[in-house]
Amino acid sequence: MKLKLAIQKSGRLFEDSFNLLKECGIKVSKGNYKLKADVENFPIEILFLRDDDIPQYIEDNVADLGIVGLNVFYEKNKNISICTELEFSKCRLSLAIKKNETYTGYSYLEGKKIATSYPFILQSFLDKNNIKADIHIISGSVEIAPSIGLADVICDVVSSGSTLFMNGLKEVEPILKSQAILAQSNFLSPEKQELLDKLLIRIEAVKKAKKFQYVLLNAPNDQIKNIIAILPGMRSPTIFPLVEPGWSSIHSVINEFEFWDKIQQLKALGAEGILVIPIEKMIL
Ligand code: PRT
Ligand code: ZN
Repeated sequence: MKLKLAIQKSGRLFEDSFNLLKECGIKVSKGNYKLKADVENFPIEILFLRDDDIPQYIEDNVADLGIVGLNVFYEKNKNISICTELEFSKCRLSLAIKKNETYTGYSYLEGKKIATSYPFILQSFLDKNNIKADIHIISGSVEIAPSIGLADVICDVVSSGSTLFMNGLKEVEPILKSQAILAQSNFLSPEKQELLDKLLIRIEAVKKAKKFQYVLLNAPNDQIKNIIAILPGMRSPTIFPLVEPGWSSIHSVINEFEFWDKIQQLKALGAEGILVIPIEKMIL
């Protein structure tokens, strides 16, 4: 028996999805994938599909799992579940208007024409906030709708904001924060669930590793206490004596968000020869 995992065939999600599998030790032989690919070292089959089709395939049990953006997951509104967030392809679904307009909050949207490829999410947002507006569904190039007079407002995916800027628009209301997720069927057999649990251990280890770095440094012995207070490590740091008397080598892990702060503090305490190395996998 094999798990069937659907990933995007090409597009923004493909590379990160493919790399995640690689980092999980799942070798998909490149080159021979057309619609599906077998994997030699894990009981999983990879299906390559358009991202929009993935939720339906999971609901129909053609695939057990799939990697899609939360925006697509919510828009398709299928009977499937979020298994875990994957922390790549971060973006948001936002409302945007012409940049010379003044946005007055939800009242601005009343009676407006809004162009989008996300009618379900948009309608839910409008309903939740008691706004009556007119949705125009278009499947691509939503950002040009205001300049050609098709709509007053757009609801589209934004990441850097440069597409909006280049089209004379400004973002006024983020309505959904998105990232890639692993979606799963609600009807996995116990055997498939067991395989998924194995896969999840790998995915969580890869996700965790991306948040930490391995740090090695040399420290004068009289500062070890102060230094390990800053670098608590997983259980505790490892300390080796250096050949030079009075000095030790300290090994630990450091959180990427605290990295620059901590490096400054470590230097101030007399740490030298600080090496910071990416971690490939981290299993606690
Ligand atoms: O062919 P297929 O249907 O499989 O792919 P697609 O063209 O529908 O999707 P694709 O590959 O463009 O995006 C896949 C997923 O990536 C989306 O569903 C989002 O979850 C996520 N993602 C992340 C993005 C962006 N960032 C993004 N910037 N999806 C689209 N964009 C587009 C956006 O539509 C707009 O046109 O990029 C433009 C805005 O980007 P900025 O950086 O200028 O703001
Ligand atoms: Zn798509």
